[in-house]
Amino acid sequence: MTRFAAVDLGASSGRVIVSDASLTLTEVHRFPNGPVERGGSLHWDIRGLFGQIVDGLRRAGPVDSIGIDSWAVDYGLLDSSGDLLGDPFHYRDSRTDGVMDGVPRELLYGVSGLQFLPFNTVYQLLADRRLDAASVMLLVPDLLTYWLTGSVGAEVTNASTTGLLDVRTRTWSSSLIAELGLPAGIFPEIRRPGTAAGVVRPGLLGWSAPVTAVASHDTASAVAAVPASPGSRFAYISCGTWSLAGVELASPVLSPESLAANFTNEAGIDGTIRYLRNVMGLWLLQESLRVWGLTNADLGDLLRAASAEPAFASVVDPDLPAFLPPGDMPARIAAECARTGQPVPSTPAAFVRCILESLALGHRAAIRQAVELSGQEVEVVHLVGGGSRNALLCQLTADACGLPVVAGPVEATALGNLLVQARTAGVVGSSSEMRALVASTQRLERFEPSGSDAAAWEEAEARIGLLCGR
Ligand code: ADP
Ligand code: LRH
Repeated sequence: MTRFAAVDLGASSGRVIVSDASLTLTEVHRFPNGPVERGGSLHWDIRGLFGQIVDGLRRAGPVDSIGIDSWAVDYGLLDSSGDLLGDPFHYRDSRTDGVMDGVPRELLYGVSGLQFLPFNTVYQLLADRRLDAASVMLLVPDLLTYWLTGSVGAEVTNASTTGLLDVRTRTWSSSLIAELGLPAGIFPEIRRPGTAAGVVRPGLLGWSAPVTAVASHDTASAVAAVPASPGSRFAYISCGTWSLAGVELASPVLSPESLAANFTNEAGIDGTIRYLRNVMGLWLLQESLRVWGLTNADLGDLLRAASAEPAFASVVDPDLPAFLPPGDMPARIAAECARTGQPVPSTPAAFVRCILESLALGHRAAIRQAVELSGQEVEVVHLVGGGSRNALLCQLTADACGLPVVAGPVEATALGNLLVQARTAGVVGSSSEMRALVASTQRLERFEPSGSDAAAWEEAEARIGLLCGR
């Protein structure tokens, strides 16, 4: 029987998941992930992560193909001997503070169509002091592929998050790279999902297998596995550490209005465009749990308590730059509530209610603006990823958007990764067959808008100025 392995690294955890062609998933390994502080900067423990991947693949045993995806934008630099020049920086590191303001937005947006986030690869490279010694820049999944196989390339969906890819041609923009004074020679050849990315080095696992280029940007894989029915007019929210909320398009929207609303045009599989905006996501909850000494295992009780809290006591703009770095999240939320003259939450349950209502408002604003700017109507929202386990967030999102929310699958990213491998092997057909297979095999839950007070959502939105403040 054909078996595939997905290596899926999220910002909060990594996993190795094995599947057969019928999408029966077996999670063979899961391990925690997060920022590590080294020498006063935030990094990823990339060697530790690679060790976990090797461990997971050994547990998986021989498979017919392996695919790797991870969070976007971060990279390692190789020197001329192929050695890594220091651990990759974490995108929440402060070294890029202010860099974004030094580059005219119109120059970038007209080429890449990428939203403006302070940690986009382009800004990280402009702040990087190691470029003189660098021969190759590899985004995280490409670096791990290199370590597994010895083969070098730049997978296109993730390359589209650098800010240096031409969104129309899906090739590196040599004019932008030259204009910004970046070394053109460090950008490897582009790889497309569904092409070969090398073969596992002999001796590493005790067996070998081809590595297939999948949609190596985790969000691209997640959207490929959204269980939308053919022809349905859907929005998606890939909801984990971040909420990535928007629509799928056939071509980019590069209008001045789109730039002003900070919408991104990232490359999806089969030439699709992910037209979306980043919402700060469950990071707000993750960092709060950390401060309270709690874990995801405590979420059941905490979410039950949050459901019983009064609605709209306090809400914040979830995307405030102050929430981006690691640190005391409840203190920052409390300060924002105080600053805006709202009651300061006094219990974890009240903070959680505030976080989830604020996120639901962020989802509502992103989806409404995606519809308005793209002209693509939406009748259902698919919420995938770890956040789909949070029934309160799903219900609040349905209420805020005034649309049904179909929650699940939890492991959409790994599924998208596996399905591209299955399609490459010829055991699944088109991208709509991939989606139909997800819909027929995975557990999904539907949340109808409860008809809760629409005026109350409008008042809460106005309170934080989400639509006009951006
Ligand atoms: P990432 O890929 O960014 O690491 P995930 O898609 O794995 O993120 O989602 C992680 C999030 O899922 C956690 O931060 C948490 O909020 C949510 N989650 C995990 N387990 C549960 C649970 N049992 N109940 C509710 N939410 C959960
Ligand atoms: C989600 C994600 C998102 C990026 C962020 C850095 O994991 O890939 O699409 O914006 O991480």
